[in-house]
Amino acid sequence: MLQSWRWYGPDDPVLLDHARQAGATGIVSALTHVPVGEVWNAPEIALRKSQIEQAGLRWDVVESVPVHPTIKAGADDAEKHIEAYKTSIKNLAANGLHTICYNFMPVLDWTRTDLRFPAPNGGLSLRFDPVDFAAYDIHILQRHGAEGDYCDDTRLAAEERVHGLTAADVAVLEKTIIAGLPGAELSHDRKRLRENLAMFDGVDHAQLHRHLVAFLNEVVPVAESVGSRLCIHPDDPPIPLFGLPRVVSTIDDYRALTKAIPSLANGITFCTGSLGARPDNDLAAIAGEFADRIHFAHLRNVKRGPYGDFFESDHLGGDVDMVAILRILLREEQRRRGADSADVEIPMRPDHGHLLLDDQTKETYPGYSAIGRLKGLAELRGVICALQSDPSVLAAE
Ligand code: DNO
Repeated sequence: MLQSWRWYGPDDPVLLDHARQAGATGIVSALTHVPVGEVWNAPEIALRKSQIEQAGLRWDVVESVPVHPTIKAGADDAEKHIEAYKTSIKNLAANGLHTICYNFMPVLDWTRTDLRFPAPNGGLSLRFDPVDFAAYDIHILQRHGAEGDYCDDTRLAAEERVHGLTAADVAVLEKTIIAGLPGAELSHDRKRLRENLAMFDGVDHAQLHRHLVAFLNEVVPVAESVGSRLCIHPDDPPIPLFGLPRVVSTIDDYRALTKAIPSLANGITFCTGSLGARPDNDLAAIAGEFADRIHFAHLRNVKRGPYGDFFESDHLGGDVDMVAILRILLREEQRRRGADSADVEIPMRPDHGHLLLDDQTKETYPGYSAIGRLKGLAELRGVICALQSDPSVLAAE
């Protein structure tokens, strides 16, 4: 597997040199300064690429080229943003960049409710609590109809929780949920969030799926024509939020998506942490069924709680059987080797890391600490080495 590391660009407090010291050879990066929906032009792509190469690394994966909200909402002016997307795919390919991650989550990209949750070993981790989320949605945002989107237990717990929040707690919770975590496409304030939610009025699961298929029908042939692979990131968390549907959360979603667009250029970013937040997701089954279209892997673990809550646990220490997943990915690489595929090695990155040691006093992007990710990558590398050194492990059913 290609061991890679997400780098947010020249403003990232974790430097390329740190990625190299952590043992990564590849970089995952994006032009986050380009407004969502606009073309990534070739000179800007070339500049980022040369910054990475000057540090002795290679830009392996583009994460993400964001999909403009009008495309997700199926709005009238989606077409011009789709055209821009096609041009970006071509410009990236012209610079040798062929693996492109994106997501199709409406309004919010990934989200959490707590960015400094103490993990059992004292490291600080990211956590999602549906009660906090409901407290925000029903009582602070006061979204019309929000009560109806939660079960009785969550609604009652949310009501109780909101009474215990100070104004400062509310401000922190709001910022955590809607201000945009790193890599998120849009940062919202309350007014903007309401406007964006309104764009999706009446868009249900089936409709959002149709918008995704319509988008892919346009861009997948372009990706194919330049030898590129798109890989959709699953919903994080993989549940509806703010009453909006999410269409990349379950094995059925993947089946519908790949049935509609069978091309392998309609690929997957296999994110163990996102999919693992749902107890009804069998990750080994998903990885096994769609192995040939996994073009990128995010490796992270979660420890699920009793009521839909979860926190990001050690990379090898949560509810996801990371060794089993790595075995599936390595076996898929072996299959590709035998089939003479162009993309034998699957790029992976340690997704997120705890705040450990000096990380806790430094300014870092939530989830993207230096030491926490270094530890995660080291652990994953250990598993990969062990599995690779034993051919019988890879061969076993
Ligand atoms: C979170 C990330 C996401 C991801 C995008 C992909 O850490 O996995 O921001 O990059 O959702 O489009």
